[in-house]
Amino acid sequence: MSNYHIKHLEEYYQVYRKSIREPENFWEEIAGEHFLWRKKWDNVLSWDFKKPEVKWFEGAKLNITENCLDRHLATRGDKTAIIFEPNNPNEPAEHITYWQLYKRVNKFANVLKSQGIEKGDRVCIYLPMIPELAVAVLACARIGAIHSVVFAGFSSTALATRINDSNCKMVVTSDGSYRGAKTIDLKGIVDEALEQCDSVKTVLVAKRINSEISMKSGRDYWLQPLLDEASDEGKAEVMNAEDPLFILYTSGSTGKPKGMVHTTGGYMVYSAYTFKNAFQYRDGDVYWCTADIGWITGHSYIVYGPLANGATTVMFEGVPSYPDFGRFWEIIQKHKVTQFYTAPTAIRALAKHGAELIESFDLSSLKVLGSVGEPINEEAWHWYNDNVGKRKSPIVDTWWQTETGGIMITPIPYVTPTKPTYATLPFIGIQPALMDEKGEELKGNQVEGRLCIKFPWPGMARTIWGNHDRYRDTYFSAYEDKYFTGDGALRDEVGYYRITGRVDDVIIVSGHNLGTAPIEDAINEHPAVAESAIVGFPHDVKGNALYGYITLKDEGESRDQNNLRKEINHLISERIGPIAKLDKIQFTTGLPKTRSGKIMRRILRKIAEKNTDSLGDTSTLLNPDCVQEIIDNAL
Ligand code: 6R9
Repeated sequence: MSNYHIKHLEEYYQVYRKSIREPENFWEEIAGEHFLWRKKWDNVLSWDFKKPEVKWFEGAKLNITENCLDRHLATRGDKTAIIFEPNNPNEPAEHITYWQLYKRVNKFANVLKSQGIEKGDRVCIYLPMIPELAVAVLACARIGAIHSVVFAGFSSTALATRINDSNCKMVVTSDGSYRGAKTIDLKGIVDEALEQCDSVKTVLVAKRINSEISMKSGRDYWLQPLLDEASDEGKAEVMNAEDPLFILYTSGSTGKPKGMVHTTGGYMVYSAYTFKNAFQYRDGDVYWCTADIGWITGHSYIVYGPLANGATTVMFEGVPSYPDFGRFWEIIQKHKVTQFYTAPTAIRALAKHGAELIESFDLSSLKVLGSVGEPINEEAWHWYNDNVGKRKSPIVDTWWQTETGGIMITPIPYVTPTKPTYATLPFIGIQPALMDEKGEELKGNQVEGRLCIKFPWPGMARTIWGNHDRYRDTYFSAYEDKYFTGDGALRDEVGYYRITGRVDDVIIVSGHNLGTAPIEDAINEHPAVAESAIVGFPHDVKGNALYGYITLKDEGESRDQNNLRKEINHLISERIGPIAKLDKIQFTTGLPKTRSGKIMRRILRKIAEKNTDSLGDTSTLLNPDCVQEIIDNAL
């Protein structure tokens, strides 16, 4: 019998040791005993971090939706799979059973097929958090099409870049979306994006806000009439374990977004096994992750992980602040949520509006609290623990990435003693390493360095879509035979890990990864801008906010600065999305540069943090004089 469900600390250590000593035996047992395969593997694992190439369960055949849907029908067909909680609290929640979800997925899958989508085709899904989003994802998986979900807060340019990068044949969207008191014209954004995308032949449009939109004949189709006509039965495509399941874009420190490719078998096993343990999910629990399915957290821990375990998962369309900051607590009370998984940025925003709002709600159903997306600061950790968990629900601070597919370092609730701001111990099967500046692994405890992973795990991304060299260069070239995460971390005296943050030019704003380069590219498009540099600075709600240093061309000097600021932020919104807007914009006559011409962001970061005492030696710069000017005019 495998250890699918870890129940106490001794068991964790024992299973962890087994997973490290005999990884293949370990994962073979987990995969063999808890999942449905059409054919089992010929080989559990083959890997080479130099190429890099990783294959799990090679030769196996399966369909992930048979694991998420079909196999539950006999035992829990009438159990709620998804609870849909709409943006408007007065609109009734929808409870979708496993049977209903199965039928809806089959219908959608049949529509995809009738529209010419075949195994291996890419389908871009640009939808708000409505049931159609989960259904569309599963429908793609059902027929072996590769889904590429793009977060519906991205701009038309960002959407177009992602559609073109993977040559999507179809876009699934809606007439619009609700976001608190606002509506967003999603279809309009898609139309704009598609002016730049030749690969898209079909657009399926779900009706959500009943707005007037234009439909391009021969390309755009309303979804519902097609679904109404489609059969609710259908066989799942038989996939190879290493066939791509989805592409999900994540920001790099430079260049265009990286389309991380996840494959079928390993991702399924890893997302499901981590879900079960990191949240201690038990039958009857109601689990709620507040992320959007447009991010990896939503893929693994709203859709695939929960459904593969036959769980009930809540999908929330709205925002924490609408109609007021009590909304989350109201939802927890209403659906008797047992596991609640959110981000530090949301916790800080909620804390700002006071714990009093919580008092009028009954949160006694809660058993586990989760945090993900960025380091959780001590204050937020305690606020969450005291006010939401009432000091009796352990907080799982789960560290992981789009690239890792699932949770990598986390406490297991009721198993691992927690410690504020610490993600604590590696998950089963995960072998972290901390590296020093010389590229040597730091052994022992009480060390701090760059976080790498030494051995493959089933959920890891296999490549970057269309650019395997970039995959190798980004993740496998910094340290020999190791996956480099881009994060720094420390290991304390008992071996607990604390993630200290990114060590590259990725800035995490409200839990969203933003690369500095694409933002600077957007700013530099402004005709008055000569050059720009973006850094992060601490923000009490967002974690980090963006500070832009911008030098203007001569003709820009005479322009009104506040107008320029507005125009620049508008440009960023258009090119990337509102999440990338700058909180502070300082115009300067120069940016500090090294002799080789590299902008010294380290100095700019310190100035933005108002930490100018430790700037270090600036005399070796190409243009040391500009530093004082920047300090004098800092915002
Ligand atoms: C799942 C997700 C990945 C980056 C990662 C790290 C940061 C995520 C964290 C955390 C500290 C945690 N991060 N969880 N930092 N503690 N519990 O967020 O994926 O959007 O790809 O971001 O987020 O810096 O490298 P993704």
